[in-house]
Amino acid sequence: MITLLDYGAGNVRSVINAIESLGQKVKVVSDVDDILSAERLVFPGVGNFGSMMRILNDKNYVDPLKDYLLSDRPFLGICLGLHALFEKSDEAPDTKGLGLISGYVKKFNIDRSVPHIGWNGINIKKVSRIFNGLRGDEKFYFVHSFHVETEDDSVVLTTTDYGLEFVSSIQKANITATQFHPEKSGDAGIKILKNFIEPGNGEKAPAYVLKKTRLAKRIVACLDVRSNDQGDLVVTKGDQYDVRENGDVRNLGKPVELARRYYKEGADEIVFLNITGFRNFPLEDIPMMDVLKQTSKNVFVPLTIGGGIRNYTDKSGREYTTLEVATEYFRSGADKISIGSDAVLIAEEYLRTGEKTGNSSIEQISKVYGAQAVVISIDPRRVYVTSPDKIKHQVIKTEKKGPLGEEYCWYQCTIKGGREGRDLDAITLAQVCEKLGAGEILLNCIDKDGTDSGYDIELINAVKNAVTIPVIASSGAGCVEHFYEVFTETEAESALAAGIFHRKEVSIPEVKNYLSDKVETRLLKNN
Ligand code: 1PR
Repeated sequence: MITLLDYGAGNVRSVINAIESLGQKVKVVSDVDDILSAERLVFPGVGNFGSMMRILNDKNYVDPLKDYLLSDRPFLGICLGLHALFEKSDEAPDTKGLGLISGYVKKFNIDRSVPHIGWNGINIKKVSRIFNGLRGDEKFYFVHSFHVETEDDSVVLTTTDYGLEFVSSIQKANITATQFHPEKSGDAGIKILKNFIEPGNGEKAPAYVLKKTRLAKRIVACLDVRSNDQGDLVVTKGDQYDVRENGDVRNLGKPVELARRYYKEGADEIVFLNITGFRNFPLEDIPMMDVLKQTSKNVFVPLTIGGGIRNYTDKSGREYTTLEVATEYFRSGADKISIGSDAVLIAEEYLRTGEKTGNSSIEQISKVYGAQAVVISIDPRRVYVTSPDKIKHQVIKTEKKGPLGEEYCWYQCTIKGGREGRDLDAITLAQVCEKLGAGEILLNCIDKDGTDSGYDIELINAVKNAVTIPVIASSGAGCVEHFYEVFTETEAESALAAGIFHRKEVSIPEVKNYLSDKVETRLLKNN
């Protein structure tokens, strides 16, 4: 029996699913006695250091947790569960941590996108049973803006390089804790969980000792999901956002099955977009929640879900905050949520008033779950202009001239799945959302969507150069070369595709094999 400390923030479902996939039962802590009587304790912290410690204090969990950690029973901390062990954190400077490991949690201060999101390697500094069965060159999934720092070298199990060399896991007697997420790291991560769960079997040094680790460019599979006219939830795909063919919604497969296939094939991340979510209230969309629950049972890479994330008042007048909607998605197995239409409205309001209200969906979710959990999905469309003069938007000079030979364009934001154009450009939207606490941009392009003609490199460069958070390039992938192009001609951290994967024109292994000697990716043999 594994005991899991859930203090009520973030996606503990994926940790439970990963442990259960190993044939173990999980008991979720519901009171102090559960901590004191635990035999093996996992603490998968997610979100904000300050709110985590406040909840642990409010629930009177701090002392029992310290007692447990000082006993000889095994403990595995994940992400914030690692940070909690330290004295304090830049994320909440006035809050005390558990203080069992000497040192602090620092905000990344580097010349790279922060949060550090994606698959990176580990330099193993000590032999540990936790790595049995690994080669040592596998990559693991990280998502964090803060890292731990200690002067006690004896506790450092691994380090990872990202702008600097930081401690990516520690081990001190019975205590092991990782910055990366084993439960989201495919087979390699599941092996670590297995080693933690199964006692004994000695310690073996991995074969590889890496000199420097590198963050992989991510290949993301996207599933646009909606009900077809018969009421079945299907994966569909549009051409420039038009998902109907001869009047019917295109049906490219079942969401759970497709997600599973992409996981097996080596997708680094899976995105579900509930493309009609803006019409309905997501919490009433039981089949969509079910898709997430089913998928997260055996898909151990990050899952993002978008569609309809906003404040909502139901027919009876009950108000739901965006946080409640997001929380339900996290509880169903999502690791990140993506906000489309609402982000545009929030940015417009911010630009009108110049004030952060603290109440927008971006701010609320970012505050509780951390910036890395908030992805902004942008659906822009090109608007050509003859000159940048008198245009109040951020305009770029384009190599791809307009129909009348225009040499300039701006990218108009849209809402409601491209149905409504707004008086806001995509670059400004991205900048405002970053200011409000978003952690990543999913950059679609209506002109390119479903065309197989390659990514809009100019759009991606314009947005990427305007923000410091990671960008997922999306729309237009038609062949393996397009992935190479987007990774070499832009600084985008990830490339997303939908149509070519669904129609089996190009597979994820083909993309990764093509990129293998050209661009850093997560190896297929990792999986
Ligand atoms: O506005 O918060 O309710 O979220 C709705 C979400 O649904 C948004 O993220 C929006 O992008 C998405 N969406 C709405 N309508 C459509 C549609 O297609 N009619 N899909 C839609 C957007 C775009 C991509 C697509 C890539 C790659 N899909 O995600 O997967 O363009 O496609 P390709 O590789 O085939 O070119 P809200």
